[in-house]
Amino acid sequence: MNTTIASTPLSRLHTTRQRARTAPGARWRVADVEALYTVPFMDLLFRAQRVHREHFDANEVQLSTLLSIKTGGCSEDCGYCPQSAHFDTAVEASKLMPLAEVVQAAQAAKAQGATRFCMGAAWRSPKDRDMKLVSAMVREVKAIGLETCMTLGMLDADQARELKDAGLDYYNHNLDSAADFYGTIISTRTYQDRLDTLGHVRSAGINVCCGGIVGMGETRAQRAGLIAQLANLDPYPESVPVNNLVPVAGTPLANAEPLDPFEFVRTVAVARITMPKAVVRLSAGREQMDDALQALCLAAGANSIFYGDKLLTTSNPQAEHDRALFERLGLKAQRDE
Ligand code: SAM
Ligand code: DTB
Ligand code: SF4
Repeated sequence: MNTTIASTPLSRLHTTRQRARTAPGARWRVADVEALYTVPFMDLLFRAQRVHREHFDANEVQLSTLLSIKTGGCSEDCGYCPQSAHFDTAVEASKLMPLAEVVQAAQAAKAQGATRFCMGAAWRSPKDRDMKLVSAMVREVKAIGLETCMTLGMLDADQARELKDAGLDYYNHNLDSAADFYGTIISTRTYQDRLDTLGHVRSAGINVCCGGIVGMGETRAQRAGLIAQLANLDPYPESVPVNNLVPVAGTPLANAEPLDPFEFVRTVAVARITMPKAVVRLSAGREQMDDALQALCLAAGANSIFYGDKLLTTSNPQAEHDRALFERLGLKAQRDE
């Protein structure tokens, strides 16, 4: 190992943590994660890159395409979300999308080069009467040759098993923030509700996609709290979306103070270091970043993006722009396994 780097606080942290993590039941303490945030930026990036390269091809990025299969009119009051019925936003509510439209969108995503198709519904939780149709969506999208992901809100154990039986590969359900900040953002479901859903998804044998949002006015300690919570899930999620708040007019967070971009990059790096084998997803907020900042996030260990012109209701960089960025950076899209 490089001796200069070895003498920095960074490597001391590395050693302490490695020791702590090999002990049975070892956990990331919030203070340790917060300490990572204070490491000099270049050292932090170096450390994140090293961890990244131990487990992945650093020039390869996974591409997922999102589709909102049921938009708006949601009963929950998540303060960041344009789809909540509690806030007056420009989003119009719609019913659950017919199967044929979903299949068509998935075919288009596959043709553009996506390997995973993520279907999102603005629900507190799916109704039992919806399960047949969403299960059919999973089956048909898989038949096209795409990995499947769904985010439908809270699930009970039976619903998770039903989705597993349909062949669902990933379920996205975010913790969104640290437990001690959560209550300032959402009142209609608890942190424990979210952990329970994650437990059902894990027990059903579906891969867990779970992350959060930064830039909602939380402190650095609370960002560290979110990462520690995710890293301490046993096992930690296979996929970790890091969303930068997209401020939407009409939501309570419309005028939130933007996060320092380097703090966002640090968050990506800290996620990479604490969850070495997870796919870290550079998620919402790319449209508001320039290419250089996105490149920095990828250099900090992010290795997946949402690909396609739209997230759920807000815009995302054009696929063509992403392809050009990949070309400029010599990045390749992950191919089917
Ligand atoms: N209704 C389901 C739920 O909440 O679990 C699924 C859809 S919900 C829109 C999925 C995730 O999108 C949220 O957990 C949140 O992390 C993210 N999200 C929503 N609005 C956002 C915004 N304005 N900026 C950044 N991320 C956002
Ligand atoms: C996630 O963590 N981010 C995606 C996906 N999971 C479902 C959603 C981002 C939504 C951004 C706001 C919108 O487009 O409505
Ligand atoms: Fe509903 Fe999900 Fe938006 Fe919360 S984040 S308001 S649950 S769609």
